Amino acid sequence: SDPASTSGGGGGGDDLIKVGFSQLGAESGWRTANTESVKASLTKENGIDLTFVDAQQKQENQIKALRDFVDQGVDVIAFSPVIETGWDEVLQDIKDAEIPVVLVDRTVETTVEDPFVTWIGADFKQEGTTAGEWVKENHPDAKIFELQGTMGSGAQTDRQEGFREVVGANVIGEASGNFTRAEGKTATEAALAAYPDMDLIFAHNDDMGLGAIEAIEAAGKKPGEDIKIVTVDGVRDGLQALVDKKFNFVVECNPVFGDQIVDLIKKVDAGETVEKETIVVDEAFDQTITQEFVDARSF
Ligand code: GYE
Repeated sequence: SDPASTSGGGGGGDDLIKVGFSQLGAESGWRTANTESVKASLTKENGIDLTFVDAQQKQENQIKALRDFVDQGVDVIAFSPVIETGWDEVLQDIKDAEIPVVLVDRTVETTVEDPFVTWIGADFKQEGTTAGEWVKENHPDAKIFELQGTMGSGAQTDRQEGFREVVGANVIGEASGNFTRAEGKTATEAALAAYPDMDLIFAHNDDMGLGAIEAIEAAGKKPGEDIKIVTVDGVRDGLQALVDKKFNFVVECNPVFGDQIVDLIKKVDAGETVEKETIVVDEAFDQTITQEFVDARSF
């Protein structure tokens, strides 16, 4: 055997693993940080020849990118599905082409058997539960408006489920803000008119919560006091709002796991067995965090 021939060594392009990565969009601070982490880790130095395509939150774009990856004959496909359903055909095509799939961040619901080799992401349901438990403990009588993420995405359905198992009876209204700041703002404007007695917003991500702050302030109310805000993600802007006492509680969802994705891709490409699931570990923060902590935040 010749050990030199199997080590990547950073030399000839032929040793690189060709990876097609379909990112769902650039809708949030979380997504931007996740994309940066992916691009910083899936590099030639790390043995990867990356083709990265942003679907701008449109499933049809994402399906097209996946088909292109099949046509290009990549070694591994990695993708973060914008919603859970609608992937049956393309996943079957990928399977027929015998290209292994590493599922990143969000989840799929499909009739295709064994549609992916491995999935890495956060426990969205637990994030919703953690948010709900904080509300139950600190504001048991809250009248809650739930600002939902992209409807039908794993992050939306599971956060809702976990949250409502704890404080579902207190939810008086809901609308989707599609995980963006702009839509979070307009959804909150409508909610302020429709539910004048709401006094707590559970936003499925920081960006929508930041949009809610703008709407609440424009209506002459104080975010964090008149209307409490609980969010998920914990990107720097979100934690800044927590230090500024405009957010009340933030459940972390850590987007920086590019290195773990590289490890999985290498093992999958080499045909090694990998865990079916890798859960990225999260924390949660309240208003006692410091400005220094926020300033040192890497995402
Ligand atoms: O929480 C949100 C992003 O799927 C975990 O997507 C991700 C979510 C994240 O738009 O900010």
